[in-house]
Amino acid sequence: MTAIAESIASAVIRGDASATVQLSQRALEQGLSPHDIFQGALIPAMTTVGEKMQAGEYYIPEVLLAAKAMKGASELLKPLLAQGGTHQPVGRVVLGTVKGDLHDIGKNLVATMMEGAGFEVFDLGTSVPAQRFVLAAQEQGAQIVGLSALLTTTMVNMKEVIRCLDEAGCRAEVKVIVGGAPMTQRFADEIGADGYSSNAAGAAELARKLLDLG
Ligand code: B12
Repeated sequence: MTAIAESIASAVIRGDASATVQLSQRALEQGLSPHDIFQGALIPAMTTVGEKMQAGEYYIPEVLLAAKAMKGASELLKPLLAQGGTHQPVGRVVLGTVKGDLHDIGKNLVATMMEGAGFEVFDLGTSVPAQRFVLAAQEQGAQIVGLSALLTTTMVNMKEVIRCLDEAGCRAEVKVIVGGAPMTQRFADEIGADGYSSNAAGAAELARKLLDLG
């Protein structure tokens, strides 16, 4: 990690939103790309926050502060990432966190990376009922439906979305991709998803691959 990336990561970890945004701005001025800042500082910082929560060192308030810092930097970087994409969208994506699950940091990163890769993203938010995914996919003529889940108890709701797409007769028109910390390729295969990625940059690559965009 470069010195500036380390400072950004440390600002996220201590939940200092204004320092996170200021340092991200400085990193851009120093020539780092928005992608470098996400991959080299912000995402590793949130991973550390997750580890600290798991170790009982951090509780929900600390995690929320870190999430807020991450969001501040995302708002600065997102428009710049999107500029790197083409003007004509390469495809349409309906994205959301499945019912019962309120985690959205990873999902928002996936949206940002997809937009950066040239997709038009319809973000349905968190705790999205299965039918809403189906309706949105039909209304928007989406080629990709992206599902996020961070709780082991909500992973099963991904299967429900696939079932509803089937029932509505539009399963063949969309590729379903899944992700989130508890997810595995094996689980994705079991529920009949078309693809899985463990990270946001990989999600965009996967979507391009599934649509034969190279
Ligand atoms: C931040 C956080 C919160 C925040 C969420 C804030 C927000 N706006 O999202 C708050 C404090 C609100 C929260 C609440 C809860 N949380 Co919480 N939380 C976390 C934490 C620490 C980090 C998650 C995160 O943002 N990671 C950083 C992002 C960048 O990573 P990510 O989400 O995995 O996303 C990446 C990939 O997975 C992938 N990806 C994600 N989505 C998608 C989608 C697609 C299509 C693709 C291809 C890829 C992809 O790309 C992303 C970027 O690279 C995790 C710990 C962890 N290690 O995951 C616990 C964790 C997920 N939470 C947990 C729990 C238990 C809860 C609560 C039930 C706590 C409580 N008692 O109230 C509630 C649940 C509320 C609810 N109904 O959802 C548990 C889940 C345990 C389990 N086995 O299910 C974890 C694992 C912590 C733990 N070890 O106990 N949480």
